[in-house]
Amino acid sequence: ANDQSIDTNITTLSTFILNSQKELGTTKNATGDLTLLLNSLQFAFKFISHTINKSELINLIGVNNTINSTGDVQKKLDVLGDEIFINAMRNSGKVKVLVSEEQEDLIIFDEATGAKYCVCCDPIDGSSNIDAGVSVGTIVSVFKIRENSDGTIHDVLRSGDDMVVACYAMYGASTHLMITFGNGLNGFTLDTSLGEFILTYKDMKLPELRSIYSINEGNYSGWAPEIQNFIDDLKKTKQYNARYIGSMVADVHRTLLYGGLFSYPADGKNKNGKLRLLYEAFPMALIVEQAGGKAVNDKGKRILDLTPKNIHDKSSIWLGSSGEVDKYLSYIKK
Ligand code: AHM
Ligand code: MG
Repeated sequence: ANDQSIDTNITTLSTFILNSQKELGTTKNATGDLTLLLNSLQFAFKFISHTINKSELINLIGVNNTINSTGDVQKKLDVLGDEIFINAMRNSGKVKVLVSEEQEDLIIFDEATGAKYCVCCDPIDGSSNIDAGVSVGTIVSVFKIRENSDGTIHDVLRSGDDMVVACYAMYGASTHLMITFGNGLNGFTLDTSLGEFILTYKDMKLPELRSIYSINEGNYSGWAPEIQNFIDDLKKTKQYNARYIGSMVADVHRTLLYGGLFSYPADGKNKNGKLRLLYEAFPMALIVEQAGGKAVNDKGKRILDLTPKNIHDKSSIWLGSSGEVDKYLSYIKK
């Protein structure tokens, strides 16, 4: 090796997916459907990542106003992200049911005959932050449709434990993709010159303890007294640092890397908090559990044991290092 040593033996997401499908034994009756679906997911992440990078500059220099003479107003990024995502899932031919934060109703792809998967997504989470250059992301959960189902709402209104894949992409200084098939968590970083996601975090585990809490304290007055007391006491120990980005992917990503506690509890205005079960709480809970952490709601119930009644149902959430979540649980005596 020379001093500019280049590792030529890298693992791309595509090879990783093929190998882990073999390991999981899903290739026994293999149709390769999940692999194809994951390929389309990868494409959507790359496309959205590219679009976000471009659009910041376009907004700043106003290219759209000067070049586009047709009078089209530039599409908002959340709308674009949603379109990119829906089209990628439709074109995969492997998705029967799709839930998007941006769509009030679920989408059934009638043309996808024999498709076996349901995908739920928040195409651009944290979009209110985007003009300030703060990281946003795409959060995704995947379910397999129930046996003998042709694809209905009941294929997604089910326990979090039924998820077969959870992942998120974070569009920051680099684009990261964290993914689990239920056998550990692995992370990839997009190499833009190769156009490939490269394995950079192998079998990731988050620290068991870390004195960081991440919560929107602006909502303090609306919290239940026991939550107010818990946060008050964390402050009194003096060792805790407060970190809150206000973009779930970025706050969870930091929690995975450094450890700590992230929460969006219920408050006076939102009796189930703000985050949605199917495409925010569920996938992040599985990701955190697969890295050795925990995820519960305000009452201390495991997030993945919950079942939504409606596709956009919300849940309060506490997730992160197991020891830090345990502190919360002991506080509410669970
Ligand atoms: P969004 O899906 O409309 O972007 O909202 C979800 C976001 C999360 O990314 C983040 O954790 C939360 O809203 C922040 O909420 P708040 O601004 O109330 O603290
Ligand atoms: Mg969101």
